[in-house]
Amino acid sequence: MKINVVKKVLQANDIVARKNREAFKAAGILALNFISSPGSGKTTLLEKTIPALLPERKSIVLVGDLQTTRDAERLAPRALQATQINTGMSCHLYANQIAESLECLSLTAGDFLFIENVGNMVCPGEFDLGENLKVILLSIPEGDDKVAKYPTIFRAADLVLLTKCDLMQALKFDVNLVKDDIAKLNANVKLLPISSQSGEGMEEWLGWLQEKRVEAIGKQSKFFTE
Ligand SMILES: Nc1nc2c(ncn2[C@@H]2O[C@H](COP(=O)(O)OP(=O)(O)O)[C@@H](O)[C@H]2O)c(=O)[nH]1
Ligand SMILES: [Mg+2]
Repeated sequence: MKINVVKKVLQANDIVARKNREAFKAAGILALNFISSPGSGKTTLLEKTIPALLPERKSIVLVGDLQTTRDAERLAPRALQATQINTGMSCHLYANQIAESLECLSLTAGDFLFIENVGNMVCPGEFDLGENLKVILLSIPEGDDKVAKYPTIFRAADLVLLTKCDLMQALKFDVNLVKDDIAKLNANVKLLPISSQSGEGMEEWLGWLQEKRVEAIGKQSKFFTE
């Protein structure tokens, strides 16, 4: 009985996620779902990424947290629009929370939709929001053993960002262990060390974003300027 209920929730979520995906496609916007532990550097990375994409590319942000509007307040000065979703007790975003937020957004005005999921290494990987791509962050201070311990999100990843890589030496982080563990779960996924503090990896990250946008939206897009 319990298993059926869980299935129904996932099925209902998938139906709304499909509608979100159609809305993103119709608006010509690339939607990315950022998933990681709390404190791994999602908001800080977006604070650096959004201005670096301007003036050609404009960003809209949806941020999920149990409480407060702190992250939306951090990102609002940089983004075209920033919406905070408070989930209360829920440890991940649902597709219907994205759908409700879209009612107040002008998607066609943006090039990228950055969805910062609730900080959690397990559940957000299970719930499709309709995004084009899942970006998983693993920060150096979390430790090099976490991929094998929390495989779900890494299996679903389109890109893994190894954040706070400025701390790699100091914390004796074994990047080869992470590479090996990821290869067992998701053979073709790209692993990119990045630091919002030192700027390492930023150019490659911005290039990846632009490339994925062209792949998904196409050069015919109304916003494509090159
Ligand atoms: N050393 C270092 N600290 C970082 C970096 N990026 C973020 N932080 C710090 O990590 C903490 C959590 O960052 P935040 O972006 O709020 O994480 P979020 O919870 O994933 O959104 C803050 O104190 C940031 O200053 C980085 O690249 N290097
Ligand atoms: Mg945050």
